Amino acid sequence: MSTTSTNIAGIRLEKYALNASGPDCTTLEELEKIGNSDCAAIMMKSCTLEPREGNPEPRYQRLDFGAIQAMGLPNLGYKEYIKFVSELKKYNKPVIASLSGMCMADNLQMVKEFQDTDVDIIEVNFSCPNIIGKPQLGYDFEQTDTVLGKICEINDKVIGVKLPPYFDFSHFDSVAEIMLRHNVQFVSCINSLGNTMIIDPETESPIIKPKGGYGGLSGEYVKPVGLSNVRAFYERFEGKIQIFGVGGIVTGTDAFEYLLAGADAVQIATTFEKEGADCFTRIDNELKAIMGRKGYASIDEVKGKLKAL
Ligand code: RRO
Repeated sequence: MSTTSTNIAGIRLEKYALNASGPDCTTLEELEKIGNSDCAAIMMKSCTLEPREGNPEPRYQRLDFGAIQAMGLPNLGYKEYIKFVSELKKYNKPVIASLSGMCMADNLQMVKEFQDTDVDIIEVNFSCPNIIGKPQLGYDFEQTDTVLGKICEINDKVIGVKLPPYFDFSHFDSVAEIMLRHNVQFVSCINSLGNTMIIDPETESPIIKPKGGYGGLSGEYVKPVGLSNVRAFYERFEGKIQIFGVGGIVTGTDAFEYLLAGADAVQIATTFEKEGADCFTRIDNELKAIMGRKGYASIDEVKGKLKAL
């Protein structure tokens, strides 16, 4: 029988797939559902210093092959997520905080305050595409370098960065160099493809309201981008930084493809929103079946082993 257990910076994950910071991980009730499922860890919604309502509705629309949204970082404020950590530890799986400060000082304050909690992993979100008037930090390499330098100075936890999708080898090179220089322990790639648009020809309008219809695209549409980003960073990190693959994982086969590309674990948002927490059981069973059929007993036997054509 194949095992899908894995680890991120020595933090053990019983299974290969967990939820991504995104849908249905904002309230304690939602997070407890994740705790009660086969999800490998409990990832909390990206948080800010103050609570946020987020953008006006409609702001999330399912699509045949994914979803588009401009949620605008609705969350309860980081103090609530600090309180949730101790509640969530009883599920005996890693608890992950996702921090998405509106400026460097906010990020520093949140990183500092999470140090005194039992949170296992901190993911700093450098890639929210939906804040009106704010660029994605991960597309500004100078700022990424500066902010990461300050964060890493004050952090003792396992820490990593949620990255936006990149499309040019020079960008993979630059970002990899920054991540390696600051010794981050992992990256999560990719966040949604920012500022896309779906238009309904009947209503002659975009299908989401915020930002004039621009929103982050996710799901099956973006899997090829997620796979290339994981592969590109895997090739550059040479085993020094671990990788969460994110983007368009619907089946165990999708998870297996991310594993071949080099992902240490995968995060799931759009499928979790559509199917609920049972998706983690299904995807894990499907992944185990593929590994078993191919004679692979463990994640390490496959990780990064994409074959050249
Ligand atoms: O809440 C959001 O609008 C959001 C966030 Br924080 C993010 O990181 N990625 C995304 O697609 N939406």
